[in-house]
Amino acid sequence: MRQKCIPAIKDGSLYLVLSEEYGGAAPLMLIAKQAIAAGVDILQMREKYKSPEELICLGRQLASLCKDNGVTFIVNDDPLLAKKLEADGIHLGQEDIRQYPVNTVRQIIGRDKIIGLSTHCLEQFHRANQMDVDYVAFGPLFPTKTKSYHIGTGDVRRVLQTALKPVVFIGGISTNNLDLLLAAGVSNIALIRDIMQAENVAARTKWYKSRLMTNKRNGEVT
Ligand code: TZP
Ligand code: MG
Repeated sequence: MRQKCIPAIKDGSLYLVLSEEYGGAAPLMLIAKQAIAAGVDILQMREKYKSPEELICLGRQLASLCKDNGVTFIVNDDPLLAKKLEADGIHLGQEDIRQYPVNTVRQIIGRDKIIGLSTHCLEQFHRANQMDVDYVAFGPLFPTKTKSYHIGTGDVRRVLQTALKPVVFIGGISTNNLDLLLAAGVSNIALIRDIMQAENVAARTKWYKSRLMTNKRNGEVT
C-alpha cells in the first residue's frame, strides 16, 4: 500500500492529459507510447465523448502501457471507471465533487490510490489544500483552446507558498511560456495540446522533461 508520506507526484513531474479531441493526426495510443518512452511521468485518460465500452477498451490499453513503463495512470471524472481499470488514481473537477464528494471517492478507490482535484482560483485552491486529495491542479494559466477562460499567472507564487500537497500547473503551457513558470518556482506541469499536437511528440516531450529536471537540479540544495 502506498504510504501517504510518499508524495503522489514527485517534483519535476511531467503530466500528459490525453484527450483524443485535441490530438493531432497520430492515433491516440501512438501518442501515448511516444510520450511515455520520451519521459512522461503521469498520464491521464480524459475522454469526454466516448461510450462506456470505448472507455474501458482504451483505459485497459493505457493502464497496461503505463504499468509496463512505470508511469502513473490517472482516470478523469469517473471513480467507478478508475476502480474498474485498477488505475493509480482519479482526477476530479469542481463539478465532479458535487456528484462524488471526495470522501465517497476515497471509499470507492481506496486509501492507497491518488486523488487529484482541479482548482481555478485561490479560494478553491485553499479549500483543496484541506481536503483528502493527493495533488491539486491549478489553472488554466494561459489562454487555451481547451477552456473558454484563463486565470493568468498572478497567483502562482501564492499557490506555491501555501501548498500543503503537490501542485500541478495547467492550461496553455507551451515552450514559449514554460520559463516564466519555472522562474516562479513551478516544478510540475500538465499539458494536452503542446504535446499531443506536436509534430514530433517524442522530441517535444523530451524537451519539457529535460527542462523540468534541470530546473529541479538547480533548485536542490547541495
Ligand atoms: N484543466 C485546466 S486547463 C486544461 C484542463 C484539463 C486543459 C489544458 O490543455 P492545454 O492544451 O495544455 O492548454
Ligand atoms: Mg471532470
